[in-house]
Amino acid sequence: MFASRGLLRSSRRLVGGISSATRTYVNLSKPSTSVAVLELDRAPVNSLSKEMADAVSAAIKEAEGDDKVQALVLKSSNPKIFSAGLDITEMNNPEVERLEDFWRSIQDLFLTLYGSRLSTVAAIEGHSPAGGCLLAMSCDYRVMTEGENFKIGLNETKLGIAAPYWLKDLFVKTIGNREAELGLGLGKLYSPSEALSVNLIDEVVKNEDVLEVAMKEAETWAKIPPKGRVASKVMLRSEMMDELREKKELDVGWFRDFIMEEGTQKGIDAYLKSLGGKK
Ligand code: CO8
Repeated sequence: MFASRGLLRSSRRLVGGISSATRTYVNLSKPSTSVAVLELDRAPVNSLSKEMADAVSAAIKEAEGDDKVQALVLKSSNPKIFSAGLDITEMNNPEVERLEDFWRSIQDLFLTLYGSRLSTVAAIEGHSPAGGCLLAMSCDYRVMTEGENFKIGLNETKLGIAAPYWLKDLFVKTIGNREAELGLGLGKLYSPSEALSVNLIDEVVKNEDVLEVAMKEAETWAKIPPKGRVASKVMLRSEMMDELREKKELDVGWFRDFIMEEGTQKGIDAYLKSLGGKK
């Protein structure tokens, strides 16, 4: 069993220095020669602001920069929340320019993680809605904690928004068209056992075992000769990534227009107020 905090602290130095901005929201370590661990660390819920998205992208690139590293485990510093998804405050009465830049950072994060040469394993120790589910689905393998109160899925429609086409495509690729119709339409959040039954995740294990199982899985992937492994990943993923690269600015425009609509703003505002019960 790994004691994650100690493990990360003691091995942080092994992966070269990262910028102070990056360090604010992530911890990058290398507990074994071929596997790096990227810990999401933005309290309280690991929501993805522009800066958080940039930090995660930069840390993935840094891990890729170490030739010996072949696999990456993505985990959270919060034992109950993998990531609460996009930072909703970024979409609440935003400045247009900031909103567009925010979305570019989210696109880049997806392209960086989904297209990484590293085998990526998500260690999902708790909730993983919306953008959290995006992070998990962008990995090669997903291990989730048991506990039927924890949820994963794309609940965008419940906020009055729609997932972008590329997130919809990723969902369809992961769980199939019919289940994606149900999941997206209903904004469904799946319990771990439900998520496993539709292949949204690959394994459900006891909470205390999530990191250890994810590390073992990462070591298994890391042993596959990288040339063929990476070529296979490229074959499976490049079409979708190329399409997004081509349509990036169209997608930014669609996102901006959708978010700036008065009705969307009302929905986001009401949803944000309902969270934590304090805003
Ligand atoms: N963004 C910003 N702040 C958040 C978010 C978030 N995603 N989630 C929670 N918070 C805040 C809460 O408002 C609260 O703040 P405060 O303490 O100031 O009141 C604080 O974090 C703690 O939240 P909770 O009290 O709710 O924490 P819990 O531990 O009780 O619950 C959950 C944790 C289950 C993760 C819960 O916070 C939750 O459900 N959060 C919302 C998750 C969600 O719906 N995310 C969707 C984000 S949108 C997205 O990712 C869409 C992608 C595609 C967009 C396409 C658009 C066109």
